[in-house]
Amino acid sequence: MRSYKNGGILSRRDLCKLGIGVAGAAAVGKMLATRPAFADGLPPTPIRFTPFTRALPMPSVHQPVAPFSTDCKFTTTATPNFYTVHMRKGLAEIIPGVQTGIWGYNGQYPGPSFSSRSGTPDVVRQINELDVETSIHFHSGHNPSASDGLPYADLLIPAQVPGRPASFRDYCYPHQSPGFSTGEPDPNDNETTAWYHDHGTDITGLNVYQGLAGFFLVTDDLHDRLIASRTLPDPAFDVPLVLQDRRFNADGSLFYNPFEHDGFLGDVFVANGKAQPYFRVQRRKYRFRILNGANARMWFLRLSNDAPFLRLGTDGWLLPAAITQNRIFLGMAERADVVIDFRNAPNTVFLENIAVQDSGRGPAGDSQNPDTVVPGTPLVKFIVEGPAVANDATVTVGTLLRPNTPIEANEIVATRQFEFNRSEGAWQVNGRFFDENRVDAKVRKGTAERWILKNGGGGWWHPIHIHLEAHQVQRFNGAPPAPQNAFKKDTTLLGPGDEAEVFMRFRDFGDRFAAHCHNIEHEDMRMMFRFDVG
Ligand SMILES: [Cu+2]
Repeated sequence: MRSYKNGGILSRRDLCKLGIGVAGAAAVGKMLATRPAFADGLPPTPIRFTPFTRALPMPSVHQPVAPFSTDCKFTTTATPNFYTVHMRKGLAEIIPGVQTGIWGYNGQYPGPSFSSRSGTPDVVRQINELDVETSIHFHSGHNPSASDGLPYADLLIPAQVPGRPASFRDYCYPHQSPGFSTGEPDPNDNETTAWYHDHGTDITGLNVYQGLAGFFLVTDDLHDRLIASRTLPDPAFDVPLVLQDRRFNADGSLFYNPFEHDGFLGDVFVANGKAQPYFRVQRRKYRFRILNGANARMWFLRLSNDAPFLRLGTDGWLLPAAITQNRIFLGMAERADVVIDFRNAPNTVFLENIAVQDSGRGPAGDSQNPDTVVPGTPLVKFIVEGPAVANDATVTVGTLLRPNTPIEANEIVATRQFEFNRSEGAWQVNGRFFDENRVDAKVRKGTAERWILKNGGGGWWHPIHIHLEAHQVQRFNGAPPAPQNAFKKDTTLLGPGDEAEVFMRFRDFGDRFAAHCHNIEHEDMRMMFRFDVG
């Protein structure tokens, strides 16, 4: 069992001993802005700021536009919604009082959220006004290869050439339940908390870091019923929350080192585009769709009052029933759909990160062990106000959410193993660097396979993301997976030496897809493989 090392940050317990306490959080934040040097030897952010002086912003919501002429074709007769998105440069106040140049969907960081509906297709015209190539991946989506947002040369949106019109690509999202093409649509596989982000070839790390990421929230009849019955909180109390880290130059611009192939870390912790914001809440249950949107940082989350999280979902999907977790570990790209109950909370509660990580290798110590005593860094300050509300949402431990249709062992037609390892300062799968023209696995459409995902070692962490469909974790290091990981995942985190056995179906769509490490610098440095469905 690995154990946490104190990374040099004072723990909440240490602060209490010093009489500062969690409420003296300005001091904590001042320390944060002068965090210990990184293992990469490059300077930390030189800007100091007082945390919890800016409110947590809500991402805006994309609004449909009038239908336009498109090559998108759908097999459903439902009328699509049309959107246009301009990828362009913008300014954001990430650190209080500091203007930072970003690249954003519609110039916004984080990008606006899509609010979509199962059964209603979306046509999204992505117009690239940036001077880099882009590709927009719908993460947790079940989409045709040409609209999945893959890093293949013919699928990229070219950079804008000055004086010329910007290039665009229409992404066609059918939003049909997996299995629809064979007359067996399974609404239990409908995604709920998805996101979209850049997937440009070899440049995803920079593009996402500059701001190209946002939520894709999808509803369906079952989700509506959970809200109408007051089981889940009303949408007014449903908060998308993307956690990221960024590093800054003295002039407020983002600092990124493209030669950092181990995984680039920031020292300013950012929630919905704001460094350490506050959020005013009523004494009631709030739902948070927590997304780890960092390039290479993993978060180990707890609440400062030690209240549990009520876990509703993992990655894109609701769990069969709500469970409690005192702490939540999130690898890059993973999501936790949770309820935090503030009814009996003190007036101030912090969402804290207790992982210590100073390099792209991964967090120090045993981040999966909730009993380990570790330092805490506040990410969001909740200011809790008013009396406990009556008639709050009823969701509690064991509340039924979305039934699960398991992938059965008798569906499996093939077993493949993928080992993720380091080589020559870059990253390989099964001893090979990614080549978009090489098919590393050819699977038969309409079948299911068993994939063994194996961490090749060296102390590195790799969150493995598989496109196209959810996968079902059967065994993790030979044992049943943790309950929150036992149903549907699209990203499975492999710590040093870990091995996961997953089942996955390949339905509805043929052609090229991809699987890769979601430490984005590992991904850009070739830890990816192509699989074709035929
Ligand atoms: Cu990796």
